[in-house]
Amino acid sequence: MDKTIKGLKPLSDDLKIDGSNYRILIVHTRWNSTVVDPLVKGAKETLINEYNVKEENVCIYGIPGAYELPYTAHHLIEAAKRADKPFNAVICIGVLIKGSTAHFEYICEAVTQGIMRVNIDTDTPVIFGVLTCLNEEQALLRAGIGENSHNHAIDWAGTAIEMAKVRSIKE
Ligand code: DLZ
Repeated sequence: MDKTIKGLKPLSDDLKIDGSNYRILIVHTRWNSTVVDPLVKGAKETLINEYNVKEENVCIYGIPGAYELPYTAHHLIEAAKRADKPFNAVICIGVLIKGSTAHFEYICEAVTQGIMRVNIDTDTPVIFGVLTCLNEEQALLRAGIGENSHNHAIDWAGTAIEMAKVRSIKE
C-alpha cells in the first residue's frame, strides 16, 4: 500500500472560516531552530494567506525549550486578557528529538500534560505543535524539509482557526 489513510480532512468551502478578526499567539522554542523556524513560518503564512488573519494580529514569542512552552503560553494568555486584547487561539511550537537518556520521555510527558492544562485552565485553545521525534530525519520531514515532507504547522494553523471559532460559541 503506497497511500496512507492518516490525516486531517480539509473543511469544505462552505465551512471555511474567516480569521480577519482573530488574534493568534505563536509561542516557539529556540531549541532545534533548523526545524522550528520553518514550522513558525508555515503557521504564520497559513494564518495570513489562508485564513485572512491580519499580520499585526499574529504575535510571535520565542523561548528556550519545549519545557518552557506551557508556562509561557499560560502567562501570555492571562496577560493579554488583562490588557483586554485576548488571544482567540495559541499555537505552541517545539521539536523534541530523542537522545540517549530518559530526558526525552520526561519532557514529552510534562509538555503534553502542561499544554493540555493551559487549554482547560485558561479557556483558550492551545494547539499542540510539538513534534516528538525519534531522530532528526523525522523532524525534518515534519517541518516540510526534504522530499515527501509536509510542514505540519499548516495543519496547526488551520486547527487554531477552527478552535478559535469553537471558543466564540456563547451558548
Ligand atoms: C535540555 C533539552 C534537550 C536535551 N533537548 C531538547 C529538545 O530536543 N527540544 C527542546 O525544545 N528542548 C530541549 N531541551 C531544553 C528543555 O526543553 C528546557 O529548555 C531546559 O530543560 C530548561 O528548562
